Amino acid sequence: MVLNRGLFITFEGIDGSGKTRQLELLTADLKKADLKFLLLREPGGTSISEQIRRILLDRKNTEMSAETELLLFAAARAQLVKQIVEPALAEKTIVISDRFYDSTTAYQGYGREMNVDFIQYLNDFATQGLQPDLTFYFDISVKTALDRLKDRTEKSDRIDLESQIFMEKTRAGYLRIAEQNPDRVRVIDAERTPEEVYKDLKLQFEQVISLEFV
Ligand code: Z5A
Repeated sequence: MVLNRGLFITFEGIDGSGKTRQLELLTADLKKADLKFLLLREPGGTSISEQIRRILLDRKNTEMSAETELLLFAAARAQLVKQIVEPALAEKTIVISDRFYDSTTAYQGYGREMNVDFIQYLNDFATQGLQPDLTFYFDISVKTALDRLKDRTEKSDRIDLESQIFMEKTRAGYLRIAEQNPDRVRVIDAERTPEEVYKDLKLQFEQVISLEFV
């Protein structure tokens, strides 16, 4: 992989897959290695995108239609890409995002059964064609995810309250995305302990970084 800009890496997985924990471990190592990186989350990362995030995740917004939800995720992403991601990549920063457009394809496309071709068109429009260079997908069964999340009922957001069937469809969507994008998407078995998962992630990450940055 030879790039004349920074590297864009995304983390994906169903809720409870442990990707946020893995991001904490990775960013601690990146700090130690003194690498220039930027950590983002979706939806969010700019003032406008964080305002949209609050609307999207508010448990009171039970009347939100699937179409509104889809367009709000796309709007939050469009702002993030233009305002933060593109300029950071132009400065050769490693940009890491906790979720990106695969979340929309998996959750809204496969989970909510909306038109996946249209969603891919919308993803492309919102990002002006920007694609991640590499995506780590943390794969976990819905049963394990639910076990991990069972103490979190109080903190659950609007999308966390979705059914187990929705989670199964979303996971199947992620596996389909990985199958269709073998060069970009690395599937990581996230059923293991955080330390075991991280060992795997770190190894794969270092291979890419050494090609790009050393
Ligand atoms: N969404 C969407 O529908 N469409 C879109 O386009 C986008 C997003 C961009 C964002 O919520 C929601 O929006 C999300 C998808 C949807 N909803 N759902 N469901 P968020 O940003 O608030 O949350 P999240 O991205 O889903 O992630 P999270 O809450 O940070 O969870 P996580 O990253 O999957 O896992 P974690 O926080 O690292 O770990 C979960 C728990 O498991 C925690 O108690 C850990 O201590 C524990 N854990 C972690 N790893 C392990 C291992 N290996 N073993 C055992 N226990 C573990």
